[in-house]
Amino acid sequence: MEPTLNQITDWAHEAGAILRAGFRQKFAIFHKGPIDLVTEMDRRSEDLLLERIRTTFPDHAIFSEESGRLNGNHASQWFVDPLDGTVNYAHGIPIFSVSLAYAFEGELRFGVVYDPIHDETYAAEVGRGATLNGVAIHPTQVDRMVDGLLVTGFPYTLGHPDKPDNLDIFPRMARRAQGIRRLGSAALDLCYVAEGRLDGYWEVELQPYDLAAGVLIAREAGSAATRLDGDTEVLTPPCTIVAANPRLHALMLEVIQGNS
Ligand code: 2AM
Repeated sequence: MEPTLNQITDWAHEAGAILRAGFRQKFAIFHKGPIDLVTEMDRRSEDLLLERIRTTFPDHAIFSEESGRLNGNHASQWFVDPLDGTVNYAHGIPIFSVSLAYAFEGELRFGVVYDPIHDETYAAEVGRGATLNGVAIHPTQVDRMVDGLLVTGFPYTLGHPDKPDNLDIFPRMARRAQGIRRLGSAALDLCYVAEGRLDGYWEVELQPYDLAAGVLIAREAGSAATRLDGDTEVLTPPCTIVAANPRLHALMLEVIQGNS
């Protein structure tokens, strides 16, 4: 049995309601690494989502931020980020989301990213386009770097000698783009590009649950979304991502690869 987009949207809304109720309230914060946090609210949101998925689809595989990989290699695969933008949430900054995606035999089928503070629901079903609160969305047509308002992020592994840190790419982009933002939720970054609030996005060292829903939404809206080397297989960790309308995407790849 396959899920439906309505079902996934309902679950994202339920998890989002938990995050909204807890926002700026007292909650426990734990450190996963020196700068990588998890809050009690990540866990409560994840508990709800895992309970919904497992009750309805007990044998499906799940890859989830706080619980890792569950149920092995089933053809039906869920990607769960119960709170994308945890550091923002912990600081009381209202830029965060619930990100939930479903893939079958490696193909992304459904994706929902819900921003519970602004009550914005980005949703996509493969082959059927992408929407914000039910209205079709599309990326901008910007086709020059100088007109592009871009967004990026820096990984929790920053400072690790063997991991890419994005600090080499950042100045090259900054010198060419109209501007660069750093919002702190990869899922929302992708949705903002899909909808045309921002023109382009790139980031390194992400995990599939950060990207899966947003990538489907961006592609269904009409964006190109690939790894930094142009490969379309974006869900193999460690993940890298570049997303923009196809023309700007090509220009961003040239800058990233040092050819421009
Ligand atoms: P999180 O809030 O769910 O932890 C910030 O640029 C974005 O990148 C957030 O979406 C954050 O996800 C994610 N992120 C940063 N470093 C990461 C890492 N090492 N692994 C997974 N996600 C990461």
